[in-house]
Amino acid sequence: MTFVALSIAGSDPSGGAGIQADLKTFHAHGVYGCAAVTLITAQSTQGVRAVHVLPPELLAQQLDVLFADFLPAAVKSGALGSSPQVEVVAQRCKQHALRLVIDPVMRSKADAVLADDRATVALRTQLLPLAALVTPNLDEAAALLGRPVASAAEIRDAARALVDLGAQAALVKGGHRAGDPIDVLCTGGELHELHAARITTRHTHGLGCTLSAAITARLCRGEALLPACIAAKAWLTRAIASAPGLGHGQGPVNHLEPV
Ligand code: PXL
Repeated sequence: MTFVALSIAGSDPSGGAGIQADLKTFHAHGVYGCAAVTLITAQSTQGVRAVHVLPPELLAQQLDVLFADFLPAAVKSGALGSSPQVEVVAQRCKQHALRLVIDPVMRSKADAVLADDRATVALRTQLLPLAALVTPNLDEAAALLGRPVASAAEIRDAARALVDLGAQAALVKGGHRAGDPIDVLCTGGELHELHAARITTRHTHGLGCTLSAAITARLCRGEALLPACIAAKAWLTRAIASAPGLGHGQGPVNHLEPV
């Protein structure tokens, strides 16, 4: 049985984030990866030098040609650079009833803007209601909800609020807080805390992309959401520990870590 997942995301030529990270992560999980490109970055582990958002028509064409041929069992969206791009993805997800994991990427690790404010509004109003799961970090959750998301109580409230906005489930990632990274998953009306031990490292480029791709791959393979999130987080923690140590800046994790 071939499991097929699609990443709709930006290109990171250094291979740590974006479609490159997603495809490698799908592969590591035994899932055949497809990719439709939303934007092209020029970047390395040392930072983002340029971002070029592709025309929405070109994204639409990539999706329509693919979907006319075969459909993926799950889709992951990463950086969507403009509100028309968000609309294109929302329309196709609806049309084909696709299972969608949204990684609401807004900025790169080095703080380059990858999605403008209108794209964020479109994501909240048009794409979120179609999501099987949305996986924001604290800043992304705050931008989606229009309020601070920092304390443990605010993180729990944010996970519930994102579900109230229409997502079937929300995983709010607490890794940017001090201490061990605790994520909160809201699914089926319940909150679950996901724990891991913090690894002190500079190799944190593409963590969010890699985690959401691992969850998407597991959903594609038929796993239920909670065990998929738990296993993906444990795998990511091992992938950070075995990072290849590439580059002079914030390096990638080891996408080839055994699952
Ligand atoms: O990790 C966020 C992210 C997503 N997508 C692309 C990126 C980055 C961070 O650099 O470049 C294309």
